[in-house]
Amino acid sequence: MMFTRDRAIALTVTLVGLLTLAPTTSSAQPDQGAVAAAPGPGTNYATDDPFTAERTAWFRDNRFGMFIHFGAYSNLEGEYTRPDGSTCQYSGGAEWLQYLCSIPKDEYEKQAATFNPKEFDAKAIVAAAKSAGQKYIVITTKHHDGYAMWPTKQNTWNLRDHSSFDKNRDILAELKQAADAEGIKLGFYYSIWDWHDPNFTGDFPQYKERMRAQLKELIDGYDPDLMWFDGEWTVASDRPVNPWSARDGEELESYLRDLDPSMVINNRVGKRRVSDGDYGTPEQEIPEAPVDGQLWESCMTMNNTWGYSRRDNNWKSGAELTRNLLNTTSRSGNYLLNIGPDKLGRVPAPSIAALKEIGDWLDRSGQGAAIYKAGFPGVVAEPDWGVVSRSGNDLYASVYHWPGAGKPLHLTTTTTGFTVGSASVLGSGQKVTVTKAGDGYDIIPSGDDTNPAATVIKLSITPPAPTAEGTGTGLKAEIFDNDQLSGSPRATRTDPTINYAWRFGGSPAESIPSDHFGTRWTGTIEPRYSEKYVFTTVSDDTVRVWVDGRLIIDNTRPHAPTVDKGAVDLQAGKKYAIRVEHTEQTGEAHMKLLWSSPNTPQQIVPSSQLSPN
Ligand code: H79
Repeated sequence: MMFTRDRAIALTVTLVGLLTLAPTTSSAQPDQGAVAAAPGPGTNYATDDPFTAERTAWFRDNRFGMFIHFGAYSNLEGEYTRPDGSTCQYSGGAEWLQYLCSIPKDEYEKQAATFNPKEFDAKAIVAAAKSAGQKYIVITTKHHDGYAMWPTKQNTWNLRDHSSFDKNRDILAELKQAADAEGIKLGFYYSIWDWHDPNFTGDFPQYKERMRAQLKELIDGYDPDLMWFDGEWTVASDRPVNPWSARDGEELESYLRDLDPSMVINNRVGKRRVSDGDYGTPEQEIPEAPVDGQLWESCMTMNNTWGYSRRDNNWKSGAELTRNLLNTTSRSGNYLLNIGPDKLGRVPAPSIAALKEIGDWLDRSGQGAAIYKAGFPGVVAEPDWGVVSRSGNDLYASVYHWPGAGKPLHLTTTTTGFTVGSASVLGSGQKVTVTKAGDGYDIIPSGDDTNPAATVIKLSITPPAPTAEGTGTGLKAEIFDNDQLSGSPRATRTDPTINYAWRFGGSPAESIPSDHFGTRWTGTIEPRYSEKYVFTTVSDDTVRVWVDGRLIIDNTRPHAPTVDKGAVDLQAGKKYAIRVEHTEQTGEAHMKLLWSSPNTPQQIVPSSQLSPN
């Protein structure tokens, strides 16, 4: 058992934490974060499938969140005046100003002492998020400068003890209360890289202990729905160099899930790999296609900076931001869009205006249906005139480049197994003609576009009926205590799914040491649609997959966590032989098996469709 804490107890602690509205400063003893018991052989760190778990449903469905970068750097607003009167300015990366301007520690501390964000208005920020249609908020609780935005008991480098701010206020408690009141989820950004804590370069184990203690304060005190780590990288030229390791990530993720199994956690909790945390974190970019093996969320700024900069006026238009949201959704990703309040805590007016513009678009004519609970369409390829998202049996074609009168919008299909029924333009009564053409369909609207950001054409489709859900129980697993799958298996059992993260310390069974093991899974797999299935593995160290006797994934060169894919055409309701082989030599071990098809969103292959024979 990985999760020892009873959920009921966790909830009680949370309620008590809320009633007292955050930790007080009077406590004499620092709250030492206990180190979770080291998991050993038999431990599987993967406890659910984030693609389908109830735990992550809000994150997958909501699609759109607000990032808030707010910290001691906000007080500088992108401009540092040195003691000699000279200045150092940045319009991008204002939250990095201490680093970029080489501000001495005592100077940075001195400026932070004047930080007084008295205009910070949690209700107004939540209202701004709401006006944008954002369903969750992630706020920096500690950025790379190490400054805590809540009254941590672990040091005095925080907004209560080192500022000119009202000692009775706690902006995280205020935000939590305001978010709860509006049904908005709240997540916390926390930087592992720390420019301030002397133990970061001194006694790293001691630093990690303080970090755990701070995270425990955050979780017990504010019950966050999500943890957004950052600063996990190791770059030789960084000052200071970050020693954070994959092992540290394993320990931290385990510690957090033990404290609160319901939290969604990003992949920078580890080393930003497909095997770390619940989801991937492209930054300032949007992937061109759905991401394999992990949920994902693109975080982006509205101008060039995360933390407020007085001189950054390079604002993206509301239309561009709306299209970014459509682009991420159509590839089954989330969009986390940043605001950076100024030194007083006020949100820049251009940010408020842009948020409202996106929200107005989402509100208009039901266009929000193209985003919420929507994702990659599967059955059609992404066109060059816009993007297409899918929600159930509705496709939403968001058109960026409206065709000339009578000209078609072509959609290429990736499967023949569906038909298009009704078609309409949201917010317009115009007739839309859909005809079979070439490798798909031509959509011909008869009127004008409805707005400059994206005009949405809704297409109701009839996908093929899937065969009934299978009655499978999983695959036969033969587990070997060597990495050659030789001799007779040490253990044989039925595994419901192949969803394993044994990492460094775990293994497939208590009798199997954490290095030099292997597993062969065999049985049958039963697809529910007749179409091309793509199998995806996340593996470390080696993997091979056969379906219907064909070797479709073959990566036997020992590797760090890696994604491999193989495709095969399958017929609904038929049972095909499947064989999966994994071996682990030393270090980390992972083995996941996912599938997707035009009508099956990416997911761990469910046990219902697997049989041990
Ligand atoms: O918190 C935000 C960034 O501060 C942080 N991650 C997001 C969410 C981040 N850390 N590293 N990076 C982003 C990439 C490094 C960018 C750099 Fe720069 C280019 C560092 C120095 C030059 C960006 C531009 C930051 C400062 C100037």
